Amino acid sequence: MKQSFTDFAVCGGVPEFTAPLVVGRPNELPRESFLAKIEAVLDSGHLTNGGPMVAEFERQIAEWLDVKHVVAVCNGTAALQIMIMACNLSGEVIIPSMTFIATAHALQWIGLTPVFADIDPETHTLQPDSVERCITQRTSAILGVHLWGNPCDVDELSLLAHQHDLKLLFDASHGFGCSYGMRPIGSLGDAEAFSFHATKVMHSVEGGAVVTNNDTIAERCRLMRNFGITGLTQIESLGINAKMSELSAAAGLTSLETVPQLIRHNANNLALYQLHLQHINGLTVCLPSEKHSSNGNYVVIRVDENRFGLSRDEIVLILRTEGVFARAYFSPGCHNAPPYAGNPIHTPVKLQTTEGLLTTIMQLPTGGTVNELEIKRISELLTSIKQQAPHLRQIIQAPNANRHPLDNSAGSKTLVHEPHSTDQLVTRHLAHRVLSTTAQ
Ligand code: T4K
Repeated sequence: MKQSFTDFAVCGGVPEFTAPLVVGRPNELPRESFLAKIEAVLDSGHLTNGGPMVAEFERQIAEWLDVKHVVAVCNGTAALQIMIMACNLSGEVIIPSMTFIATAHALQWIGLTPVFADIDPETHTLQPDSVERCITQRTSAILGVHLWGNPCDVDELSLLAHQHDLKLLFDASHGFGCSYGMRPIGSLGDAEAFSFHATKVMHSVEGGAVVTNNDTIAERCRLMRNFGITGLTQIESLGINAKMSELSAAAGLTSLETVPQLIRHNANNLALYQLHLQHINGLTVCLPSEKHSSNGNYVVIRVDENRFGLSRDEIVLILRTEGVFARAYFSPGCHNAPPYAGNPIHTPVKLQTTEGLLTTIMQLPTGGTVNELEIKRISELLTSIKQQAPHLRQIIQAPNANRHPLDNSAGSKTLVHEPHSTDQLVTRHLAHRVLSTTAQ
């Protein structure tokens, strides 16, 4: 526990963690099991192009998700693109802006127009009323994102899709092992796309899949991931190379073995954060709804700057200097990023909730590599940050970051609070430290 503001790394103190804790550290693959599978791949001589590991991976995922078809591909972005192409979409597709940029880019890259609708303040997923206001003659689909593993409002979105004759698709990149009521994420809408990137609860290092109960969509996806080729040489459709390799499938199969235990571990981590942080005025742990089940892969905290005394970006900066690499996902939001920023075609409605969340939520480390003691220490650190908030704000915002916060020689204008992005703040802080060290 840091007793004084001078104990903080931003003031020259010793960082709480010398080995940084990050959001997204890959969950470990049990070594023996993984190596055995690698040996099997090497012995088979079948490294890619529809080998037995990928087939087994697809079979096991289908069983997990209770879905008819699983088409494994090389990453989540490819899964999104192949799913979209297989559904013959055109014109505009409605998505949230609060998502990883890949959701929007996957559409834009293949000539479709992402249109951003607002989200629900509790679940951070598409808000059906806002979606309805975005629907035009050009709309061909709704692409919801089960953000942080929170399922979208599938019933309401299905109704909208049905009424307007739209496809309903989901970016399920965060959703492996989660459910919508009793139905696993993966079995919803016309089709869903998963990412099995190394940062996900279940991963194949890089990888993804389109999952669907629709035979036609599945068949098109299978063709498209392999250049549109059937048999040895027959070309049936447009396609690309989006195949998953046998080594990725070996990693995925190994990772699958760990999922039940990881979900329990993440649930425990989330409960510990909730226990330790609930008394800190200005911080709220965003808990998943009890109606659904979650994989707990993201610990999302909402910051109330007025009550806490520091903004989200200031807290993230201080945490990072202490070795806790909190994230500000998905700031600045797709609609504020190129090539979408400033083009009104992408933002027909007000994104009020999205804008509010983009500047106030942060993610803290969790996953298989983060333990109980580390969560306690992160929570104590946040308690100390809250206690020393006024001093820490003065340090961060001072033109010379190494100035003692009680040194008022620069006058009160050093306390003026301007909004800064987390990265600007980190860069500014580090630059000040380098400059003042050089000057000494
Ligand atoms: N849709 C959604 C909603 C998504 O979240 C994503 C991906 C996609 C679509 C697209 O799926 P993919 O095409 O990526 O399969 C990461 C991931 O690269 C990305 O997959 C993920 N979402 C996104 C939320 O997070 P970054 O740029 O934030 O990751 P990065 O490199 O900063 O890594 C996170 C932390 O983990 C770092 O502190 C370093 C640590 N790390 C990471 C890796 C990969 C390690 O310690 N070891 C590692 O091997 O994007």
